[in-house]
Amino acid sequence: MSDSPPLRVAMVGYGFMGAAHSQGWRVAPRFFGLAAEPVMDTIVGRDAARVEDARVRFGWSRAETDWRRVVEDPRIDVVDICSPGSSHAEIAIAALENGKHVLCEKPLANTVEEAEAMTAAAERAAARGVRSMVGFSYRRVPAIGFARRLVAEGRLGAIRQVRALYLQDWLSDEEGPMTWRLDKEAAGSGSLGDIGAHAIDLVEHLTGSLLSGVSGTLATFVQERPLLGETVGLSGTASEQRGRVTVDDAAWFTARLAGGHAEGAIGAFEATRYATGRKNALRIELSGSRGAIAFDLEAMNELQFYDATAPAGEQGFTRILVTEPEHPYMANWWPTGHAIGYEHAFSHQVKDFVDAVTGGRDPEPSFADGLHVQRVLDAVERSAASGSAWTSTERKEA
Ligand code: SOE
Repeated sequence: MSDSPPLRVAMVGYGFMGAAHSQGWRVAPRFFGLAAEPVMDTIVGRDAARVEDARVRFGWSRAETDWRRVVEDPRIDVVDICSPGSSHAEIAIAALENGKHVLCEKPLANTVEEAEAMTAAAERAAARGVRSMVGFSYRRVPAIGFARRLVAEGRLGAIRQVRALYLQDWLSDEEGPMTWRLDKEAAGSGSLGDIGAHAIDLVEHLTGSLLSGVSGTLATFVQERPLLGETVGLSGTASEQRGRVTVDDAAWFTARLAGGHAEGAIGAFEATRYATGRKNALRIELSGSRGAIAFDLEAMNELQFYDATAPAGEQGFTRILVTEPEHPYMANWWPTGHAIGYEHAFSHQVKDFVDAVTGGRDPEPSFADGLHVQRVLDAVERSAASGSAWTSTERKEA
């Protein structure tokens, strides 16, 4: 057992993200020296039998069906929100008002208004030393951290073009079942918010620039899908055979960037769950005056780097295996060349969150960062609704 003081965590939600976050809470303190020991205290979900099953599988001490009791529980220090987007604002604001540090899954909320209210609550709480962070976990992939370092060191020079694609194909079977991720009320948007949000956040994180305007197109290819008995949180009733898809299946947009290392750059973004054969391909390419980087999450231990200042005859993309101790986070894992995977980013996320809480600092990405991503999502939707008109990410001017 560690000598560090306990940090008691309550996690709301127990689906895909609940499993990934549980892994992070359990593993991070074993590999990283943390100044507080996360205690997996309470897991929360509406269905008593399912949440009890998740408690046992993921290793939490207690199960609870009412998040309100948890955010008011004086024993709890941290509330980790892994439930669908429709629940984020209410839980996060109540937790922050009760003095709990909050880690909230992305996208921050389902609407700009909710994200604004959450950011205001986070700022009030920060004045009292209460911390908040959005779970853009891919910021914690070592190759992304390394790429950010190269950009910050000026190795790419002025970035002029950005390509950011997030390609999955799990919806390409049109008989695949409805899930809450296809329901606007629960999820806010479809591919755009679920995976496009990661592409937006990573580009802003890597470049230090913000997307200032967009022109977007959204498409929904399959309008209805079979309802399963277990489908939860849908607007249709359980007796219907098929549920209506109320979100985008694919999102395309171009953008302009402002500030940072990509001032004046243009970007092309795509988010889809219909890219047949692409399973989880989050691809980022940044082209600058002195060099370029290319990253693909399907080969997440690698970064491609092109140094345009090298002698002409030696130029070419170099594949860097990002598993050296000098690469972000890697010194705490395995010997050189021993690759890590998807779940490690969640351990890194816990490490960074706990370091900020114990170090008295505000962690990143902040709720304000999450709010900006939300504004971009909203601008893409408004642009698509107006026939792809150029749309500012600032709400007021259309
Ligand atoms: C979580 O960070 C997440 O965005 C999921 O919500 C997506 O469905 C997944 O494919 C990528 O990660």
